[in-house]
This record gives sequence, structure tokens and C-alpha cells, in this order.
Amino acid sequence: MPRPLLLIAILVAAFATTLSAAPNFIVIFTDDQGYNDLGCFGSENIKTPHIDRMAKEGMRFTDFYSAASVCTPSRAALLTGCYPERVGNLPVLFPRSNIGLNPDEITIADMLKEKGYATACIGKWHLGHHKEFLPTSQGFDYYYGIPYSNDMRIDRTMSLVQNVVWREGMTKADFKNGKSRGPPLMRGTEVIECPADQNTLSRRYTEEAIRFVQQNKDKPFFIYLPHTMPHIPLYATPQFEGKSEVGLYGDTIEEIDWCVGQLLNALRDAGVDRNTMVVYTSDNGPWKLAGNKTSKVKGNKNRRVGGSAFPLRGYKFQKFEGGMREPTVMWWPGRIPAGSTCSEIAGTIDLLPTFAELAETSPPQDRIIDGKSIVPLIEGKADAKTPHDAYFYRTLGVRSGKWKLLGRELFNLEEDIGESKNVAADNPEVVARLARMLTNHKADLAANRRPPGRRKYPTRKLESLPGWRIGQGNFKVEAGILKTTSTDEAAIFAPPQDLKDYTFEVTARATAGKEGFRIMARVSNVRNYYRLSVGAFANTQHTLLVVREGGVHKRVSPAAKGSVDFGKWYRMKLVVRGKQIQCFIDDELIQKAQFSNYRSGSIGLGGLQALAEFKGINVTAPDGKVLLKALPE
Ligand SMILES: [Ca+2]
Repeated sequence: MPRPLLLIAILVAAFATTLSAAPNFIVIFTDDQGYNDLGCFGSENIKTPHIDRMAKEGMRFTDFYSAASVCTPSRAALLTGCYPERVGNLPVLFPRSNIGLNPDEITIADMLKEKGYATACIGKWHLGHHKEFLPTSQGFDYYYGIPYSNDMRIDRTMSLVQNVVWREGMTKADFKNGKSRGPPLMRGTEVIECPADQNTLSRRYTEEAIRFVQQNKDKPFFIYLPHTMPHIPLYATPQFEGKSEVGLYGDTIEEIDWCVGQLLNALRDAGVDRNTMVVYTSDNGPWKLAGNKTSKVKGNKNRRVGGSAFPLRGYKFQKFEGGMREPTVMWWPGRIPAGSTCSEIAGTIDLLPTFAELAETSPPQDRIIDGKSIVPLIEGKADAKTPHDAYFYRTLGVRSGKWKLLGRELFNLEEDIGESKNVAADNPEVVARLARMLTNHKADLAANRRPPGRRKYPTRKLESLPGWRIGQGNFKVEAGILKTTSTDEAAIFAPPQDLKDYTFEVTARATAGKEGFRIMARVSNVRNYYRLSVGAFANTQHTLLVVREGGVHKRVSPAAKGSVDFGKWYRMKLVVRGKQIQCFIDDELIQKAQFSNYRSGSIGLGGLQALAEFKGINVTAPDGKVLLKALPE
């Protein structure tokens, strides 16, 4: 071969190698950050030079959405490329939750692992803290972080490493008794530190991520880096505490910004910056907190302050833009045009199909994926348009082009980014078109949804109460009295039977601890049950609650009558007739409620951070016939 041709052949080969090298992906996902809270998104008092530089070298997305306005469903959507309702419709999970993202879902990590990627999840997970739901069961080779929100506490069923670091005076005995002051820090599937030192979390996540880059620079990698901050309570290292103009909230963002700078430098140092796509976005909008008005002052250490979604309307939990539109920057030197802005509709559900295309694989083919590839958008193609004719705000709203229908209100986001003017009356045909999109979407979700992951845990039985199942905690029976044996939360459920109209009577007391006890009747639809609690729980003596699976409590009773008398026996009675439930304590009618969706269900009782005792457990039919007698009088 003549020399010039040989040279060309070598060059072509080298070029082809560069092009075909599978790109690395890093997703930096902050928690509860406001749309305004980056310099490059208009913040005047939070300084983010590193992310601003990332934007200068990459692309800002002005109309980029998370798929929910709270943590868990937002994360489920990002990792699966699907609307949250499609993949189990998970609520916000708590340490007592026994559900999680279904391990049968195919996450970005599962998909890329198939292509030989090294995969790491470093940060806040919040898609199920039991082993079968943790990142290592969802395609990630490596996990380091806290399993749920930083205002939650350790679950005493979690596994510990041998040399676990107990902090802030906590001991292993406290752990066994269910006492904790904060969240656990995990590596893999085990707790390494509790409570986690939250001051250093952002920093340690970044160090872990940098180490992962260095260890895997010679093969493709995917790092999912969901920061714990700026979710409340807020923490920063001493280097950043008091640094920003707007109190601890700003400090945490400025620290994350510094961390982003460190990570981008590490990519440059490892020589992989031109083959790595980095996405920076947030899981939902900022908290609306009363403290916001007074706490945004330099040096203020208020740990409960939310950010700013200006100029958007709304906050976390809401479907206004401020709850779901996120400050988003994408960076990939040489591939994403520097200093560019994209105002097309896109969202976290698009990352899976986008990464699939860039990694030359395909999204899962055996199931519906809602997200679409936005490769033309990130490449800055002049005529590139959003792949979403309709983008949905859960099942409550839809955006198509400049129009957004939320409930019965129509907004023109092009002219009215703050959603201040309902223009539904002037645009009936637009309302009809968008309403149809939403109806079709809901019908599609109802027909094509996949279940959440449910924990299969062995049923624990109490021999002295045949058929009863212990939900949590420990119980014993002594001299005709059922007792909890620690002040941990405890619950026990009656043998299943077809209970329709019935009266459930129990005499109960608390002898030590903080709160009290409760009796429960599952008398509504599958996901709801009514329960009667007695104790200092939420500062109410008598409370009728409807409790949704996953832990969202909605109090029905307005009663607030002070705390329980420890040592005093209370006679509690739930009377279920048709669709009505009545709650009595010592024959006084405390609360009644009507439910729309009656279904017979289980009954149970338990302790609430107290030593609780129960006797005279009886279930009778309206005619007085005994249906269940648990203990002798
Ligand atoms: Ca969040």
C-alpha cells in the first residue's frame, strides 16, 4: 500500500475507533432544587460557577421535566424511561414500606450493563430499601448512599457491616430497639454508618464517583449520582456552611456546584471528557416552607429552607411548572454544542432511550417505554423538535406545545410562563384536544401498567394466638393479655376472614414509652384502611386515620384531646355497618366516617413507640354472634 493511502487507512481506523467507543453517562440528580437555583438559570444570590461553565461548554434545557413532583415516582421514571403510573405507581417510600421498584423493570443500569458498562449508583436511592429493591438488584454493580430521604431513620431490619460506625451517641442496642436519629449510609446492601454524617454527604458522593471514573476509565461506565441535598434537613461541610448569600440552602447548592466541578475535572484528568455525557437536573421542585421568607440570609443555619422556582408557579408536590420543570444542563464536549439552549419539551423519561441510541443498543422491546430519544435535540440540529406531542403531569395535566391543561385550567406557557391566567374559556377546542390526550393517556395507563415490587417476607406467627400474623415488632401473650415486648412500632393482624358488618372490641393500655396503641380495621378499598389510634400520636388522643399504603397519612378526625394516660385501660370499639364506621372509646362516640368503596378486610392492633397491652379482643356480628375471640376475658 502506498504510504499516503496507508496513512489515510490508519487515520480512518483511528477515527472509527473514537466514534464507536461507547460513551460514558453520568446523571447528577439533585433533590428538591428550584428551577431558579443555578447561576445559569437566573439565580442572583447562589453562585454556581462550575455548573455555569458546564452550561457554557454544553446545553441548557429550559423545558425539561421530571415525571413527578415528589422523590420516589420521579426516580422510578428516570431509571425506567416510563411515567410513574406505568411502573407500579409508587408513592413516596418510608422506612416501614415493604414495596419498591419492581426488580423485573429494566433500568438504565440493566440496559447498559448488558452492553458491558460498569454501573454505579451513588447517592439517595428511594426506590425500596430492602435488599431485593436496592440498586444492586436493579442493574448497578456498586451502591453507596442513603436508601431514602435524609429526614427518615434507619429501619431495624436492615443488614449492618461488622464494623458499622455508630454516630451521635447511637448504639447497636438503640438500633435493635428501633431508635435512631437519622438515616443510614450504605455500601452495597449493608449499613456502614448511622446516622449518616450528612455534613459530608455531597463531598463523599463525589469522591466515590471520581474513584469510580478512575477505576473504570478504560471501559464504558454509567454513574447515577442522586445527591441527597438540598432536601431538608440541609447540611454542608464547614468550608461551605455560611458561604452563600442565602443561608444553608444556598450553601448546599454551592457545595454541589463545587462537587460538579471536581467531577468534570476528574473526567478531563482521566482523558474521558470527550467521551462522556453528563446530565445535571433535579427530581422535583423546591419545598414551600414558611422559613423561606426569613431564612435566606448569609450565615443562617436554618436546616428547613426551600429554594426558588422563579419565574415558575408552584412548588414540590404540585403539578404547576415549579413542581416538575427542572433546571437542566447537559455536557459532552465535542458532541453537544457549546453555549447552546434547548427549549423543546423533554424529560427524565427520555434519558433511557437517549442513552440506548448513543450506546448503540435499543430500549426494552417487550414493554411500553414512554420516553423518546432526544439525540437530535442534544446534537443541536436546527430543525430538531420535541418527540412529545403530549407530555403528562402524572394523570392530572398535559402539555402540548405551548399549551398546558391542568385540571380545568388552560395556560399558554409561551406567553404566561407563571401560569397566572386561565385561558380555557377563550380556547375551547384546545381544551377539548388536550383533554382527549389526557383521557387516552389514562386509558392506556389503566390497560398497560406493571406492578410494583412487593416484598415476600416470611409470615411470623404467635403460637399462643393461632392464625394471627405479626406485621412488625414482637409480641407475647401472658395471663390472657397480649403484650408488645419493645417500644418499637408493632402490629399484629387477625386470621383472615370475610368480615362485613361487625363490632371489633379491645381493651388496651400503654405502660411505658412515648405514644400509645391503636386498633385497625381495613374496611375500605384495598389501599386504604381506617384505624383508631389512642395516644400522644401527633398530639392527639383519639384519632381516626385513613392510611394509604406506603405511609401517606391523612387524618380524618379533628379530635385533639391531649395525651394518653399511661397505665389506664381504654375500652376501644370499632362498629362497622354497611359503609359506615363508628369509633368508640369507653362508650363515647369519638368519630364516625362514611366510605365510598366498601370491601371486607382484616383487623389488627399494635403499639406505637410504647409498651402496649391488649385484652378482651372480640369480634361480634350485629346479632351478637361471636366471630372471633382472641383471648379469654
Ligand atoms: Ca425530591
